[in-house]
Amino acid sequence: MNIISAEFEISNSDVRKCPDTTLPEYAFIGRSNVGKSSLINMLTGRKALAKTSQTPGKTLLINHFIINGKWYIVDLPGYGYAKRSKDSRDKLERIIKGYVLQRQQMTNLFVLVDSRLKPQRIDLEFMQWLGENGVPFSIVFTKLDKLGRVAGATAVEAYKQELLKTWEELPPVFMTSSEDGRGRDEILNYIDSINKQLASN
Ligand SMILES: Nc1nc2c(ncn2[C@@H]2O[C@H](COP(=O)(O)OP(=O)(O)O)[C@@H](O)[C@H]2O)c(=O)[nH]1
Ligand SMILES: [Mg+2]
Repeated sequence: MNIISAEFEISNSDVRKCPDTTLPEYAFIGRSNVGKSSLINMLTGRKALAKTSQTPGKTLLINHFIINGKWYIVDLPGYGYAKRSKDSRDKLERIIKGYVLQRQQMTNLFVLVDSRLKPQRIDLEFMQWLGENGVPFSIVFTKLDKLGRVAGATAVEAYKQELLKTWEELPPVFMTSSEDGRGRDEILNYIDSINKQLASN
């Protein structure tokens, strides 16, 4: 799929104020600093569509980007930022849960995981929660350019084995780097195939 246009549409902290359309949405989530903004920029080929920042955990906003006038990329706030206050954590949880559970047109949630880290409890628990709530998701391993070929493949394999301890079946898995662009075609093709499936229904 070619990205012909990618534009920021709206930011807000309330699922009820999200765009009033039925266009399919693909949301991205993960721990602060996992590489979410970089991935969105890489996928869309726009250098600064989603702002990349060195100060993690600041935004508590749901950001909608309209792609090719036909579907949305949704940038959800990052979770797991240690320095957040209890109030701010509660607000974050309300925003994420509200969006993930209530947004009917959210077709797939991409859960980003840093390929350099051992499976993190917060990510595993979040995916468990998605499973319990029947939320369709896939896993995106980020920053694979930081690992060698073998180390990258080994890390992803180890992660899958960890998931298979509790899951019977694995969700789709993507191996990416926003530095070298790997995984871009795979993710865009995946989105395209879902869009086509929805359009033919
Ligand atoms: N080497 C490398 N660095 C990355 C990659 N993706 C993100 N980063 C870096 O990781 C940091 C956090 O990225 P950002 O996209 O802001 O993460 P976010 O907080 O999840 O939105 C930044 O310093 C990025 O330059 C990647 O694929 N490869
Ligand atoms: Mg970001």
